[in-house]
Amino acid sequence: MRTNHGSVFMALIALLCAGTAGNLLAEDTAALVRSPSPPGASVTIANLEDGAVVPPTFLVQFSVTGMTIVPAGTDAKDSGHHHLLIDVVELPDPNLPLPMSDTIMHFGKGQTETELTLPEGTHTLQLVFADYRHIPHDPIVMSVPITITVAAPASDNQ
Ligand SMILES: [Cu+2]
Repeated sequence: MRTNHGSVFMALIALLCAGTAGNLLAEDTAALVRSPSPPGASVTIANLEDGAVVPPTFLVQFSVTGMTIVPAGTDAKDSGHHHLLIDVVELPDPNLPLPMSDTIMHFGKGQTETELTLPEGTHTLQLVFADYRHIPHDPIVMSVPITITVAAPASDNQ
């Protein structure tokens, strides 16, 4: 009898431990599951070409194909919002929410354009679409970075 109770007790402990480990694993996995993007989804900077020369304050327009723009926090299939990366050389980890900074701008209200003011010189611009949690989709939907040159208006040089 004593042995049997002991075995049952040990089995219960084992079950409890397995259950706890299972839950932890499930939570970790859930946090890492990225929203899928449909085939052919893409984002582009609509109004600027690679090599464009722009004044210090200029407009950047975003376009998306194959996905819907919704505000951050709204979970809907094939949707998300734009992020503009300025002079970002190394992409942030796509398995985590994109950080918010001066160089990683979130357009969580669903904006499709912004006015930028940048110092003179060359800069890179890149769009990354991300889901309601600011986590990029899988596969990631982002534009090829373009390099632009910010130049003072001609009138300033005269
Ligand atoms: Cu965001």
